[in-house]
Amino acid sequence: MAMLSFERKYRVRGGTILGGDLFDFWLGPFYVGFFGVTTAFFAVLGTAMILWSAAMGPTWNLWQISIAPPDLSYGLRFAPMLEGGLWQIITVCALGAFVSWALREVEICRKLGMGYHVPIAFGFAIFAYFTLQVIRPVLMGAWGNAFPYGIYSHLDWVSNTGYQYLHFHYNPAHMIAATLFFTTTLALSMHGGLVLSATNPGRGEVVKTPEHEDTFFRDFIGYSVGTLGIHRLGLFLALAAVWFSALCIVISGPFWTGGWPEWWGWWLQMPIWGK
Ligand code: UQ2
Repeated sequence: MAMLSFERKYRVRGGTILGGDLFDFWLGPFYVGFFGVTTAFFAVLGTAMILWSAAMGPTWNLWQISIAPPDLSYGLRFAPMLEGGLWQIITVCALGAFVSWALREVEICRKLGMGYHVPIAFGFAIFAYFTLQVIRPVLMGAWGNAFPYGIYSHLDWVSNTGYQYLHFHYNPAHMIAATLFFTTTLALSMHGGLVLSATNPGRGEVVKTPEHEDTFFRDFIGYSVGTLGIHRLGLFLALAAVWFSALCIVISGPFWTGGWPEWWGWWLQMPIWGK
């Protein structure tokens, strides 16, 4: 269907979950909606707070700017603006913008009569951020356990937090997450390679079909997951990677305070080894 006739059919009112017809319009190619307005509100306010904090800081060097959460001594209380209060407002704005963005995706899905796979997938990313910045700090009793907003400083936070548990690669959930991330890249490279090989067979050759794609993998490993299946697999692998990433950090501190190498003591202490 030509794009113009498709748009005439689907670019119509309805499908909103808040605001009714009020913001049910487009700005050029972009759907606005109530959640487009709230996304813009939180993004502009959050960015202004970042600029305010940077202006109060010691540097305008982009790599060195850092907005730290309140000191651990503030616990879960509100902190003065320049002692982590701005970090708290920025975090609220970030979550407001992320959730608004997801709900705008939901409204577009509803307009088109599509499934909610995209906003659900984005929801996993929001959940990972929420786990790092809210769930884990709350479980540990202080906002100071969250990461700072800065290009280098957030990398330092990851490194320091890892070494706090001696060797993060011994964290079993981290092992599963890393394996899922690598498997995601394996699946995407196989899928991208397979689709391009079928659609670009070479000059003068006719474009190949999904039958060819299936047959390649049946000949190669005796199994094809299928053209729909590879997308289900890809979505599952990616979401599982994010899920286990959130799990691996939320158990570090709230549920395991020692070094991760030490966690494997249960294996060494199994009775099967005898005395
Ligand atoms: C496939 C298929 C596709 C694909 C790919 C496969 C026609 C276009 C990549 C092959 C994938 C398999 C066998 C699953 C591999 C499992 C893991 C965990 C990586 O069969 O159907 O559609 O793109």
